[in-house]
Amino acid sequence: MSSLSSVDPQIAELIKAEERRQADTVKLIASENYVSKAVLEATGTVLTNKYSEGYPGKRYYEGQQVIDQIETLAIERAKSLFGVNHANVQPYSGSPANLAIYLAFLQPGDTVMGMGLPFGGHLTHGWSVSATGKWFNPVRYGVRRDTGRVDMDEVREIALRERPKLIFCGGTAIPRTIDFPAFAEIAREVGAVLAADIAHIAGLVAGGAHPSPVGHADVISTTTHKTLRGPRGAMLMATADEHATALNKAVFPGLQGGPHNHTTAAIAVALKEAAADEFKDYARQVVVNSQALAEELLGRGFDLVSGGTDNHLILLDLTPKGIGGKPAAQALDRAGLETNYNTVPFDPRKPFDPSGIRIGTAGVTSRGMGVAEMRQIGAWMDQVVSALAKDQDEAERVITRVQGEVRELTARFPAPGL
Ligand code: DSN
Repeated sequence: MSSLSSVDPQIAELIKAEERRQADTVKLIASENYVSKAVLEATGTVLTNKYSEGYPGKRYYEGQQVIDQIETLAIERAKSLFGVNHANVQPYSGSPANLAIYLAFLQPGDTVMGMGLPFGGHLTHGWSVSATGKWFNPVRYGVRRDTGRVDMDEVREIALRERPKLIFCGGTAIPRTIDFPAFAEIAREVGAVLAADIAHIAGLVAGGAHPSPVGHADVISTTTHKTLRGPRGAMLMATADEHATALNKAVFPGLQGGPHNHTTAAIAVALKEAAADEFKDYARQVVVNSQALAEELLGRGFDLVSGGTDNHLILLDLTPKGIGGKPAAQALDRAGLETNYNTVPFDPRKPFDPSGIRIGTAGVTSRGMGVAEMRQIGAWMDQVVSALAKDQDEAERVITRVQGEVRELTARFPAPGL
């Protein structure tokens, strides 16, 4: 970063500080990961200089000789990795990708059905504060209070009553396998378009560690930077030609201008990496690690929503530990264990001060950590949270000790790309 250091030493120093922070902490944020050096390199290139409104072979600016090849490679790799006929790699991120689905299939005021935010759904699945909840008519499903899982009979009942034109499955805090065939059957019964938002699990789907929505969902949206381990970006995929045409028109010119070509190139690199055999091992290990961490936490008296996990994600309700999610996440962060506070289903507390924390194993698995490290992380989490619930001075001592031990662990497992 020699040029950056001389032009803007302040920003250069801050970037270095963030790199050190990432190196020294255990990333347990379920939606984050570490990209490879190759993905980082593709992101920081001259491709950022180019405008290319349109699609390969049909652009509104000249000079697309190279960009067309890059975008075509990204599209072909996405199609081959996920087994779909069409892919659009231009959405700037997950929210614009989901908004494009509305624009492609709905009119303002139409009914959309998605999982409610407090139950694990995403803002863009029709939650009230999102444009999707303001401009469309949202109806919601949740999870059962006794199981913490989606009740497909209830989903069907709501769908038959409300007749949504679009149904979303997937979300941001779902620790269990999504039943794509059951959602597809319901969507067919009510004549709705089924959108599978696989942002969290895309890497698991690509690596064969979660069932695929292909053949069930009409459209698939995903970010590229979570378990898929690419740059910050998104993709939309479809099998039917008419769906693909509607999605393409919705992304450009419906919602966006020029695609971010440096991101497109980095997505292409990440997709190549995800097609390798090692990525299948990675995806499997993410789930093995997640289940080992869940087991450790259960053994230490933590309450896990749905009682465990099938994927990379664990949602903890800290109520039995006598502490809120926010103070717990803040204390864990000071100890070098990075999480986010999160609402849990039927949460009596407010979203900015909820009962839970959400964790995931995509990042730690990218660092090469395994089951033994998951057990250690579970023990540290318990020590920090239990001390915090008891006594502030004791909590300070535990946080300082754990922070030192976390540093020793992270030094043994260097993160990719750093
Ligand atoms: N911010 C993403 C997540 O953390 O799941 C969702 O948009």
